[in-house]
Amino acid sequence: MLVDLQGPWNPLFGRLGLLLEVHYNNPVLFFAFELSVVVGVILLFWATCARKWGYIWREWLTTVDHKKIGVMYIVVGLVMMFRGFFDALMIRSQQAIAVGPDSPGVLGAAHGYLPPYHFDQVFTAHGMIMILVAATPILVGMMNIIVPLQIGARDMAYPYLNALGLWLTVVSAALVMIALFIGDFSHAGWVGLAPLTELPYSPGVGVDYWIWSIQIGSVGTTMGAINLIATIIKMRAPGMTWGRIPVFTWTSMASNIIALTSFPVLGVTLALLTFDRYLGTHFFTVGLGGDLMMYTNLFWIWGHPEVYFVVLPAFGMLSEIIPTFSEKPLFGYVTMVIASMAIAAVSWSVWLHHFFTMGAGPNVNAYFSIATMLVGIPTGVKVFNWAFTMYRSRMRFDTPMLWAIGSVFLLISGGMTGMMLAVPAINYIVHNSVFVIAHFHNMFLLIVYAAFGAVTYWFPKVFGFTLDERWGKRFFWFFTAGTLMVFIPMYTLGFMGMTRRLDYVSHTAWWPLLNAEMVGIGLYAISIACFVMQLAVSIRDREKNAVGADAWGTSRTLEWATHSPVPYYNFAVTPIIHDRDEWAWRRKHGLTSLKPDRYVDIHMPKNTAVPLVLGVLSLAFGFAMVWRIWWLAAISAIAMLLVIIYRSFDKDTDYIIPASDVERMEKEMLARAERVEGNAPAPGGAAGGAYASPQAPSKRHQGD
Ligand code: HEM
Ligand SMILES: [Cu+2]
Repeated sequence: MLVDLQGPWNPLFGRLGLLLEVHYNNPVLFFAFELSVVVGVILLFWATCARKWGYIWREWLTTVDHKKIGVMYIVVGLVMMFRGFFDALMIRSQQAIAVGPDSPGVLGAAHGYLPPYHFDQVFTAHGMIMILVAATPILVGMMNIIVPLQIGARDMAYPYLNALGLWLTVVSAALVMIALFIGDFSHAGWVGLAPLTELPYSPGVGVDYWIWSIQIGSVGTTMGAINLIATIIKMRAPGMTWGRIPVFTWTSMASNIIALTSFPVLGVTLALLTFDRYLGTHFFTVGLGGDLMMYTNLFWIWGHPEVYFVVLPAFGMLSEIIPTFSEKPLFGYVTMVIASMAIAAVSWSVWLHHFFTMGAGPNVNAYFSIATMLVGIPTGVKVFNWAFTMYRSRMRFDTPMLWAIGSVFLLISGGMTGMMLAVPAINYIVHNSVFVIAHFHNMFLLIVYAAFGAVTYWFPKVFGFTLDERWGKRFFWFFTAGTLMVFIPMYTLGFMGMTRRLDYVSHTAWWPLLNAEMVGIGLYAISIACFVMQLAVSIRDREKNAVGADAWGTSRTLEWATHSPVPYYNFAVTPIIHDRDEWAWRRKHGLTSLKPDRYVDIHMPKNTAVPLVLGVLSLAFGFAMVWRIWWLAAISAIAMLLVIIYRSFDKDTDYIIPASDVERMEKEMLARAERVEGNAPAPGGAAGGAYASPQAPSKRHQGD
């Protein structure tokens, strides 16, 4: 039995009649639409003119190569982060204009230029995009690229599933973008508070877009998690014992255990909400026996683990970057691993700190308060380990290191304010204030810093040339200035009592600080321009900046023991692992030659279009469910099932690269390596003598 809907519905087009209610005369929407269309048309035109379609189809759209899938994840994440930044720009500028009763209003807004119906969509989209289709894909992409390389695997355990995970994430992003133009998006915040998301309170399609976008994307993330865990358990090269797995891979393991156990909770929660909205059940309404706090609980049972899902890989990135640029092994490997697992374990038992004010009573609040504070212990261990790695080391301040150090600072300040929030008595005062917003942005920014550091650090591995340092440093400093200018005033405003999500600020005394935040957003905009310049300049100078296998000269882990750019089969022969820091070990023993004694056949997975097809079908399914076009939903669901069945009978999924072909390709790459030698700091040279350093005894490395 379906629910009664407000507004038009017909069997052929579902609720698309609602489009008549969209505010087309809004120049903000119009501008966004034009921009997207123009960029899209330019890209399509370029691909057609340059006859790139064959290449794009073969090398990208149908690929199962974990590195290319990772790159696509990261590109999607960066593009969506740009979209999310635009939303932030709108939130900040609205709050800088709409201050005090005398502030002007345009475009249907009483104050500023964003009327409430639009402002609410903007902050909802901002939050949902940044967390689920910007930060998460960038980190998942990074894990996809690096983990198989760090453990000496040819690919992920399930390459086909990997591609499917990517395309479902793309569908998630696509649905959010479509919501910008066809219909509208949720007004209920990224957490989708019940009962605001229930049909009577959000009668349009906005919440449905939010539901289906997250639901489809989270299926993809869960598949990715299964894949990564299986890869780490089953695909390690000989000698890669648990005690030798690089820390980034360990944190990826911890992170994906969290994902695998928490994303299903999100799926079920959204499914219950879907039943409420589509079938008229009452799981989260107060009437008829539902419970809206049940929603809040379920959401944060996923939501808090989710924040650790994204922060743990970031910790892993720091643990790789800091030793490389300190020219020293990581301090406290074992405690680092234990700390990661401890954080994963505790992450499930703190969710209620997001709503201490629910009124569960002092005992419950005390339990969750203490559990939350416990997280500080393993996190503190990590900070000390990084500090001891840097202590009395030969630090180099290449761009990845700047990002890493910035990230540690943000972790400390965000962690401190987290501790304050973990005290229920304090929380009652600042809950729902912008102090909370400043805290979690502080935390998310540490992840963004680590991710930018990681992108700069591993870029030469994937593409064979380094990113430009000069523009990279400008990017870093403008970004950091922006961070300080936006979030220090925001903490202050939180203490002054400013609540979150205001489209109109009644208190004129807050205006100066809001303007300071606006300046900060301007600095961020400049930093983005620097990033674009950095990419452009680096691509222009790619010959000059080409590097061999060991781009930084002091890296320590296995991924640096193959060519840059990494060939699609990763390693000519499966490496044998001798040490926790395998590449540093080989450098020390003069075993840096990439030429194996003899070449062997390589077994590889074949490209397939099935994941892309499933992605397109699930986009059709999601869109049809949002607009309640039942026939389209049914057809795409059945088609998906048939495609999955078809694929399961397809036995032609792999092939062998003959040893002679491997040898030919390797020869070319070795020749290239010789050509570019000298562009990177020489291993064991002035910058590379990690083991020669008197402060870095290799004692820890004996007897692993
Ligand atoms: C590790 C990275 C972290 C991330 C990404 C993160 C993210 C978030 C987010 C998104 C929220 C607010 C959600 C909302 O209400 O919309 C939040 C709130 C909160 N965080 Fe964190 N957090 C992190 C670490 C921490 C740490 C280390 C602590 C404490 C030790 C902490 C304590 C809290 C508390 C108590 C709240 C609730 C505030 C309130 O709603 O009144 N968080 N965090
Ligand atoms: Cu939390």
